[in-house]
Order: sequence, then structure tokens, then C-alpha cells
Amino acid sequence: QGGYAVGGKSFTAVAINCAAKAGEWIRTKLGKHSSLDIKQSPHDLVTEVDKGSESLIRKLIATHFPQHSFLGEEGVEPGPEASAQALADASSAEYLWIVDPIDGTTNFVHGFPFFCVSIALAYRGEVIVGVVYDPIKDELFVAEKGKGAYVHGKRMEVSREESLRESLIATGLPADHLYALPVNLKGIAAVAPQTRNLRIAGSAALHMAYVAAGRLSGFWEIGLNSWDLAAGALLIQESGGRVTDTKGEPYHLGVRNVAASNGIIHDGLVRALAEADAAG
Ligand code: 2AM
Ligand code: CA
Ligand code: CA
Ligand code: CA
Repeated sequence: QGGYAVGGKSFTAVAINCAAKAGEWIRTKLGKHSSLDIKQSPHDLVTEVDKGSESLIRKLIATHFPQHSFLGEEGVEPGPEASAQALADASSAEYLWIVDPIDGTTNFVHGFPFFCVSIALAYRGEVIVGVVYDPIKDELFVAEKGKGAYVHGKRMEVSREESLRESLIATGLPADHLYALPVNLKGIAAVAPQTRNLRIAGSAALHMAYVAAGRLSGFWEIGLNSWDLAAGALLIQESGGRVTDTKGEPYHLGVRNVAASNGIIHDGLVRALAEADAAG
């Protein structure tokens, strides 16, 4: 247990400040971004706002905690190999900030109002602070390890649905259309008919925050990265929910295929994915 502050500075306060500052700036740029670059495919976008948000967060963290390490999406070459390598390189750090400067860039680019800033702090590989901020709804989700999770100061609890049949579940459509998309389409075909309904809104981190807040009963997605999941996983765990990989193995920072839920429906969701050969 590393504690939540050094030298009187609260890790959580800095994380919140970073997410709020970046989110406010992103909000002013909605519909006004000037650059749009394609990373590896037309499904994989980045704007100057992604890069500006990451650099704002990185600088703010460095002024408070110059000795801490930093892993942000826009500092890593695209593709799963480079992401896994960057996480492995960073994992020896005592304190590691894991940042997605805009989760839901495609939505941001199109003006579809569902995206967020995701900031997590790991101490020796274990996430101890997670913050997700939705600048459109001005919703701030905050979790501290062992201390619960809150949305705008109100304690969060996962939902209580007891079966997939009563559950609203979310997933994602992976950008990797060669491998991950066909796998997940099998999962969707298997899971959707078993649920009340399915949502695919385009931000893994915000979907995870919604599971924590009890607005979704579960979420799964294939082919994600540490920065998509680190903050959201702690939000869910601290709200009484469960986070594993899509095969039901425990969540850790290297997990790419995630299953998250209120806990009660978890085994049913994982089983449905396994039966459809859709766990990735
Ligand atoms: P992003 O907006 O930060 O890129 C949507 O299904 C989810 O997938 C989002 O969380 C999105 O994060 C992520 N995503 C988008 N493109 C991706 C890619 N090429 N590889 C992995 N994840 C991606
Ligand atoms: Ca991206
Ligand atoms: Ca992301
Ligand atoms: Ca991103």
C-alpha cells in the first residue's frame, strides 16, 4: 500500500484536476478540431486535441510528481505490440500514471457526445486511483482503492439485475477489422438476444464508468489497452462489481479483452462469450 499522497499533495486531487482541466479544454474544441490524422486505418483516428489533452495532463502531473512515470496513448506507437511493450517497459515504475487523453475519439470527431478523459495511477502495478471525466455531461467519476467510488461526490453502486435477460449490456466494435471485429460480432450475435438490450456507444472507459454507476449491468470488449481500462476497472471494483478478462480470469493492467459487470450476471456473460467462441 503506497498511500495516496506524498509531500502533502493528494494523488486523487491531482488526477481530478488534470481530468477537469483537460476536459474543459476538450469541450471548447468540440466541432472545432483542425487536424485529423489516420493512425493505422480509417477506423483509428487522432486529432490535435488528443495530443494537446495528453500533453496538458502529462505536464501537470510532472509539476506535482516529477519522479512518477507516465504512460499515455498518444506517446505510444499504434498497434497491440507497441502498446504491450510500452506497458512492459513502464511496469517497473513505482508510481505509474496511465492516461487516455480522449477515450472515444471517433465520437469526438463526429460530435457524438459520448467521450471522456481517463486517468489512473498505479502503485507497483496495482491501480490505486481512477478518474473518468465526461466533459459533455460534466460528470466526474472517482475511485480510490479500498475507499469506494463516487460520481460527483455521491457513492456509486453497481446495478442489481440478476440475469442477462433483465440487463442492459454494452460492448464495442473493435477498430481491428481483421481479427477482433469478427470475434466480437460473434459475441454480439450470442449475447444480444439473451439481454434486455445492447448498447455500443464508442467509449470503453465511459461504458466502464456506467457499469460502476449502475446504468449498465455489464460491458465487454475485445482488443483494448491499459489506458482504456485502468481507471474504469477500479471504479467498478470499488462500486461492488467485478472485472475480469473475457475468459473470467482476474483483471490486471495487461488485459486486452475485458468483461465487467455488477458481479451477479458475470458468469452468465463470460459463459455466453465462451459458448460463442467470442472471448478472443
Ligand atoms: P480511443 O477513442 O481512445 O481510441 C471503442 O470501441 C473503444 O475502442 C474506445 O475506447 C477506443 O478508444 C478504442 N479504440 C479505438 N481505436 C482503437 C484501436 N485501433 N485499437 C484499440 N482500441 C481502439
Ligand atoms: Ca485512439
Ligand atoms: Ca481509448
Ligand atoms: Ca484515446
